[in-house]
Amino acid sequence: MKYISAWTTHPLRTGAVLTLLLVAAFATPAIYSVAASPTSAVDVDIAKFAYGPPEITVAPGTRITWTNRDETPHTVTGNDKSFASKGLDTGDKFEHTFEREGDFGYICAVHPFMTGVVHVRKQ
Ligand SMILES: [Cu+2]
Repeated sequence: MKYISAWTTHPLRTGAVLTLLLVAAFATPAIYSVAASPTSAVDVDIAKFAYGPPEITVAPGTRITWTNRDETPHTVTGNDKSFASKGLDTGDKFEHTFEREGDFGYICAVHPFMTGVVHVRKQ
């Protein structure tokens, strides 16, 4: 352990270790959306009148959490009415777990030009 700690605390190497940690932190969300193994939780942001990402593919049983980052209220309203949020103010969240396979389109009821889709597929 002494050997490892001397390696990681060397000033130059500390920078390298921090860089690796940062890369891992930023890479994680991308991995979530394309994971080959079942995922349990995915986040979608609502910002600048758009869902980010607007299209997402997840495994059955995945919980998606939408968070409104805009100053304007938005909703997450399933086209088939199988899920629907209330009006979400800034910072409000809405969660829904997708249990069965299918393609679940949704819109913002306040701004119907805002659209998104969740593809639920066994992976
Ligand atoms: Cu909206």
